[in-house]
Amino acid sequence: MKLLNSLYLLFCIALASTKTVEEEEQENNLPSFSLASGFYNEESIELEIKAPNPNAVIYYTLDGSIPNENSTIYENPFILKNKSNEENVLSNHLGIAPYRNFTPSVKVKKGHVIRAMAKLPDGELTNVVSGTYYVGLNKTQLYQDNPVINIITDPDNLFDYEKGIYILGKTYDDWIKADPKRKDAQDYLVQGNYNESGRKSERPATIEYIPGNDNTAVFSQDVGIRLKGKATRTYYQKSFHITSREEYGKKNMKFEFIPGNMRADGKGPVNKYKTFNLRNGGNDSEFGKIRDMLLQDLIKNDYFETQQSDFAIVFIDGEYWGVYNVYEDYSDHYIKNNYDIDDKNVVVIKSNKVESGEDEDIELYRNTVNYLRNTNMTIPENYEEAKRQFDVEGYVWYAAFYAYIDVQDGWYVGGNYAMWRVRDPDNSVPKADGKWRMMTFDTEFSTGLYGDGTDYKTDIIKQVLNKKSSMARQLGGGITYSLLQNEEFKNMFINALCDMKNIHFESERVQKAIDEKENILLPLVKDHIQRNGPDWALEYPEGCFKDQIKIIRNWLKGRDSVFMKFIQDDFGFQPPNKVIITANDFNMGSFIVNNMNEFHQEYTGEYFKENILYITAKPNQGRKIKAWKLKNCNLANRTKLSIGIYPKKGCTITAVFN
Ligand SMILES: *[C@@H]1O[C@H](CO)[C@@H](O)[C@H](O)[C@H]1NC(C)=O
Ligand SMILES: *[C@@H]1O[C@H](CO)[C@@H](O)[C@H](O)[C@H]1NC(C)=O
Ligand SMILES: *[C@@H]1O[C@H](CO)[C@@H](O)[C@H](O)[C@H]1NC(C)=O
Ligand SMILES: *[C@@H]1O[C@H](CO)[C@@H](O)[C@H](O)[C@H]1NC(C)=O
Ligand SMILES: *[C@@H]1O[C@H](CO)[C@@H](O)[C@H](O)[C@H]1NC(C)=O
Ligand SMILES: *[C@@H]1O[C@H](CO)[C@@H](O)[C@H](O)[C@H]1NC(C)=O
Ligand SMILES: CC(=O)N[C@H]1CO[C@H](CO)[C@@H](O)[C@@H]1O
Repeated sequence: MKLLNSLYLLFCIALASTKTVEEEEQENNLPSFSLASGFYNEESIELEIKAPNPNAVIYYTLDGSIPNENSTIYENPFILKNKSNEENVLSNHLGIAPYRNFTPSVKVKKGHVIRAMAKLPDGELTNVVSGTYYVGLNKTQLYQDNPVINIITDPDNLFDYEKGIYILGKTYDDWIKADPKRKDAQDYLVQGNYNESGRKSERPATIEYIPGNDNTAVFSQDVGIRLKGKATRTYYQKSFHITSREEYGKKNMKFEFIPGNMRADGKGPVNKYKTFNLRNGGNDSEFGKIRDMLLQDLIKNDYFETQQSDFAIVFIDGEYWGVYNVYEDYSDHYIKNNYDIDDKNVVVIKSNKVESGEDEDIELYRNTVNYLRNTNMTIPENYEEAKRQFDVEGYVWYAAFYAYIDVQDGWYVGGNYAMWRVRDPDNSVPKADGKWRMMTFDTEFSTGLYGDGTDYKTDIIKQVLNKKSSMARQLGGGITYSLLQNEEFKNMFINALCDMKNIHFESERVQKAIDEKENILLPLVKDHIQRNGPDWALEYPEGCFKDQIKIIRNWLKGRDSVFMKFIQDDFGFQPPNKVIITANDFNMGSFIVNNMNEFHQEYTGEYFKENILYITAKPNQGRKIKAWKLKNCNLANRTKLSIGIYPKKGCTITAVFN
């Protein structure tokens, strides 16, 4: 059986790697450039296009369009010079966003985009090859160690009145014609060509990636591009969704687009993407731009999915487009590339709809959310069943995170949320147990986004605990209300809330994470804002950006100062107590607080004496936990490695290893 399987596998591999004669010929005959795409800080460069077949005729374009037999015939090498002082082209398009006829008042940075194709003596045309050359620009000076991503596409794909996906275009005109009153519609409701979604909105493009520490491209592939987002499609700077497909050349993009992005199962870096996103920052696009990246970085954990991300500078057809956030994209392929789970067996639900999987899979999802919401969770058997269907332990942390950062359009109100499971459980693979698990995305409508940093006093938990509140009647609010009727869940949830304040959003940690992102963006914001706005920031781009970052800082600082009081009041507790947790010798072992955060040094956090705090010892190899030394706390329970305690004033817990 095993042998048959491996033979079959070999057979498949053989099939997959056998290119047709035509494909081979295509590749062998492709024209090529004498220099790699990238930054050349020189007066001028000489660029040659070569075709392997000496009798081939090479055609090329310089405007991003696809060369054909009517394009210019290549004869002599190009002498390419600094292009940045030439007039803007693509960034001069109007009709990008409702009510905003903005074009940059500066000449944005530019490079030469060259697309070439060869006609072979037998009349056959090769595929198109593309390159982008920035002459006289010093990438390090301009962008420090941030990567640059080139998108090369026929400008019509973005700006054509009928088929251009980046503009208001014909869709807008038709929409207004159908009902002239729409002329006054709220900007985020205005329809345009940009509103088109799905496969039909995908346009062919080439992407090139120049790493942060490099001046030339190390990756290039033909892909499909679409816009991404809901309301934020109406923004001036729009987000892109990048897809690889066999029909563009390759099924996957075998490249580490997000340096340091480790697989969720811990087995090395994610080095293969089927899709990824270039995000404008979502709702935060024209404010701090960092919110979602920052928040997801701070909550990153092994229980539920968070998206890894990076900054990148994007150019379209050689014209500077601005700062983008490179993001992982949730799909069946994401699960496959992070866990080695067969993508055909993966179901992803996004805001009540099947994102990956079969249409019928919606029933699996409905059954579970209805069960969670409508079953009496005080009854232990019901709660056990909930745990069989749903990753309750991960959910506790997810729910605490959303409550802490105060997401306004997320899970609690039935807004942006996603979850996944495998259809057919496979217990040999971690997380392929068939339980639904949460996936975090688009958290930026939070942390005081539209405020001034002082509106940190909204208490989501209070609303959730009130069965009659509108939040408890929404999906996420309702499920959390229901689960909170169970004491075990409630205890875990309270611990997770405490640890949001104690650990994940601990002030110093937060400020450091903000500093890091602010320092990356600060040297980039002037160019970005001159290219994209917002208008109110044009005059003092750096100052305006810093003010926006200050709002995030202040909000999180304020949150930190009020959050324990919320928990105290919501659950009717006495004020929290400072708890010190330590070990006799950290060379012998460490400890884990509430099954989530591991410490290799003394830790102090605030907890309530009415709620059981859990600590798990993690002895190093060859060591054992000998005892727990407890001061000012009552023991609730104890297992081999864990203890549960009610922490009183002056509580100290020491793990004694030997
Ligand atoms: C080239 O131009 C000719 C004459 O305008 C036109 O008939 C033909 O379709 C064009 N070829 C391509 C590939 O666009
Ligand atoms: C190329 O032009 C840009 C824009 O004017 C300028 O900033 C840059 O210094 C120029 N490069 C050189 C080498 O002169
Ligand atoms: C670009 O600028 C950096 C920093 O200012 C400098 O160290 C480097 O030598 C320059 N590189 C080139 C190719 O001019
Ligand atoms: C922010 O995003 C939400 C959707 O997530 C949208 O409803 C809302 O209108 C956006 N806000 C603005 C000001 O565009
Ligand atoms: C849930 O079950 C418990 C224990 O049987 C019972 O006391 C309680 O009234 C039930 N709650 C509801 C809302 O039915
Ligand atoms: C610890 O004790 C509490 C209260 O007796 C109980 O509810 C809880 O399930 C116990 N936890 C563990 C891990 O045994
Ligand atoms: C993909 C997308 O954003 N589609 C939106 C187009 O506009 C309608 C009406 O405003 C929305 O319902 C869609 O979500």
